[in-house]
Amino acid sequence: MIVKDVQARTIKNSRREDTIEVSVFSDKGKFVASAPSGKSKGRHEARDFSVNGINFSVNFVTAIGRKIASELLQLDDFSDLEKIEKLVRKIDKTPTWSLIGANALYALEAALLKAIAASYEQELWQFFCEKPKFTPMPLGNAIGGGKHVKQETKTDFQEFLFLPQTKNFFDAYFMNMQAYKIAKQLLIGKDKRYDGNLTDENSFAATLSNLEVLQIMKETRQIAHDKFNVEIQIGIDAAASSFFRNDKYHYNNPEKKLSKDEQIMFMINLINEYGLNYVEDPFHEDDFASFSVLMKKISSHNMKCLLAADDLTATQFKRVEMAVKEKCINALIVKPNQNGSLLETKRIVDFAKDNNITPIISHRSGETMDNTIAHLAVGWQCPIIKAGILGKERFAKLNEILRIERKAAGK
Ligand code: 2PG
Ligand code: MG
Repeated sequence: MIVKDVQARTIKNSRREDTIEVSVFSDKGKFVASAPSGKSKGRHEARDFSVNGINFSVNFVTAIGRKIASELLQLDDFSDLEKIEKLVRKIDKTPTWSLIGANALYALEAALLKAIAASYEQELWQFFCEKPKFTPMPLGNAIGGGKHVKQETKTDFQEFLFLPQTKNFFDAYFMNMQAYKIAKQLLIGKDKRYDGNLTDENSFAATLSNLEVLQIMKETRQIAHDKFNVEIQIGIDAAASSFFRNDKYHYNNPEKKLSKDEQIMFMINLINEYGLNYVEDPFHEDDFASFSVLMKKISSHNMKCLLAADDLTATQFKRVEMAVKEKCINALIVKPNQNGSLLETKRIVDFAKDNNITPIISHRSGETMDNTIAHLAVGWQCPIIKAGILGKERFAKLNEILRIERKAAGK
């Protein structure tokens, strides 16, 4: 495929912050991708935009685009993204794309990949995997707090999540909606101060404590099971770095301070008491040791629980390698915009699978209408996609998987 033109511009994400949209023009048409941004950012993730600001990123992408088009660069394979990264590297010599910005590189590569796939009359997911063995299961948050909520009284954990266990995505999507509705009713009954506020990801911004919300999650699981005869797993993203300082976890609601060892015990108790099947970032983003201790406990006691790293690994290959070496995790959050390079992001997914770690492709709290992660989750055969439950930016991904599931089944 030969690129005719590349255009980059600034658009708004779901938090009304500036982000980048890239359009690639080929003889098959126009292919667009845009990048999301996080609020609870990992210290080790690549910067969204250039150290010189978003306009610099936009101009950089436009200039690279001009070069791609004028040099008639031949782009036919996934590995041809190397040609793009080499071009960028000539100017941006920083290890994590600080000059172009990870978001800018990600959006450029995603738009180019869509165009390459189209040159074979394929969609992006098909380009990677023509006959998917499965569609990913949706992991979505119904209640949230932490950095995703502005109000003062909120849960310290960032997300309370559902993960339905169904045969296909269609049923799982439906179950998450039902669970969301049940959780809402329970929340309204119990949280007398709840005023309808939603988090950045459109989950309910409860004013309750972590434990009170976990009780709601547990009850929701039971009610959904009784009504639909379907198992819905429950979990949390503690995003623990956001309340860790001076060697302690500082909880606000209710107020308490936990040492590292106490935090490990607390997590083990939560997993047991509430039957959690998913725990993300229970510890500070540099605390590989605590992750290892909890992982050991999970394995030795055969606990059916995914222990996922997000801020710990920040979609950086070297950090994922460390997590594997230290036996820290059995699941991994993969956010392509945290890295910028789709080549390295794919390498991370493959490396995770080779090491029996479940890769979970994930959205960000500040999202766009872009559906690329839905295609990557199916195409790269990731068992889980974390993309919220409600809201137009979340539907853009979830509905896309629904459509892909039907298409892959020949319907
Ligand atoms: C997370 C994400 C997405 P953010 O921590 O997992 O839910 O949040 O995009 O704010 O980093
Ligand atoms: Mg997270």
